[in-house]
Amino acid sequence: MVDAYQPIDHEYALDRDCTTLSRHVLQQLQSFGPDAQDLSTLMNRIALAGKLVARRLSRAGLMAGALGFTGEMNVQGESVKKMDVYANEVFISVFKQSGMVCRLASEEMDEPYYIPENCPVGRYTLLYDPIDGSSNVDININVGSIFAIRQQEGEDLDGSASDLLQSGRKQIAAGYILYGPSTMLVYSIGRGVHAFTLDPSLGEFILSNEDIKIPEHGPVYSVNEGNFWQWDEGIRDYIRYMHRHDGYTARYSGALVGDFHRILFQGGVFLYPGSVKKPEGKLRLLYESAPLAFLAEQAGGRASTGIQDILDVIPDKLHARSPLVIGSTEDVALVESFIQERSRQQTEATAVR
Ligand code: AHM
Ligand code: MG
Repeated sequence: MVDAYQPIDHEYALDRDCTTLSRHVLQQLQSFGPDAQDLSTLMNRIALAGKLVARRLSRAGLMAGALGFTGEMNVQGESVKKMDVYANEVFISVFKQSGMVCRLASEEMDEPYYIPENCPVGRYTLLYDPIDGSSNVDININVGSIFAIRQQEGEDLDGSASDLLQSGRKQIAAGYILYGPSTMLVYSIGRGVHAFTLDPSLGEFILSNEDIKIPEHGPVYSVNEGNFWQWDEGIRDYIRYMHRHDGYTARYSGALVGDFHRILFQGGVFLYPGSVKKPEGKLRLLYESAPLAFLAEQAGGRASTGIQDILDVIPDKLHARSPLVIGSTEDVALVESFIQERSRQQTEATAVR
């Protein structure tokens, strides 16, 4: 009798190399049912978008018309870069004829983009920031794409997409793609946070870090201190505390995805508070803060406006902004404590007057 074949040396490496994103989603859900297949396909499409953007970024300096500004302004009043437009269109193209996504809403589009041919069956909406940290693009420093998937509620017959104006707890999946020294895709479908690294030789995202947990505390605080004099006193108190205590270090890349990625793995806190010029801060709730808040909570960390959990905030419009404090539980709580203390002092002072 011939013995059954026993793989020995390569079993672990091959098993890891075969853990692609779509397989991982199915494993997580322990199902081959329609919902699991949908999510697996959606993640596969997002991965394709990530590969297309990564390919263009990797050669942008050699291509005519890939870098620089378009001369247009987006709905946020910010100058649009050619790479913003390209990446925005990549996501639209990828989901055309997917049969799954009826609406896409992004930082670069005033109104949601409808794919009518998908709408009879497409129950999902993709919210995304195609290029996060676009100021980094022209100088070849890390940028990212952020995404969230929500289930469409109702028919949206008037095209107002008002069902999107609900809390981040309605997200069924969220994540980002980091275009760094290697391209990584980090995602959650509500069962932990997992990272995949693009293996260029295979053209596939392969599982590299499973069930990532943010340390409860970390040394990094990540904030644009150029805005110091525009912040409320509570945030300034926190920064002064950082300056005066050992064990803290500042890191700020100008791309939220990169800064958050560091904190996800090493702990610490990222802040984009409200300021005199921007009372709600800069970051948009639906496709920047809420997706990363979903990941932070799934990784055992926290995300807050400073006074409320980000995932509980209900946006009043598609492009609503909100202050963001995100990262390790202890570090987010420390920022909140300075905000609360100042607010308590102000309440007391008002009562005395
Ligand atoms: P963008 O999506 O238009 O690039 O804007 C978001 C970016 C974040 O990635 C980053 O954290 C922040 O803006 C940086 O802003 P600032 O230059 O004000 O510090
Ligand atoms: Mg952004």
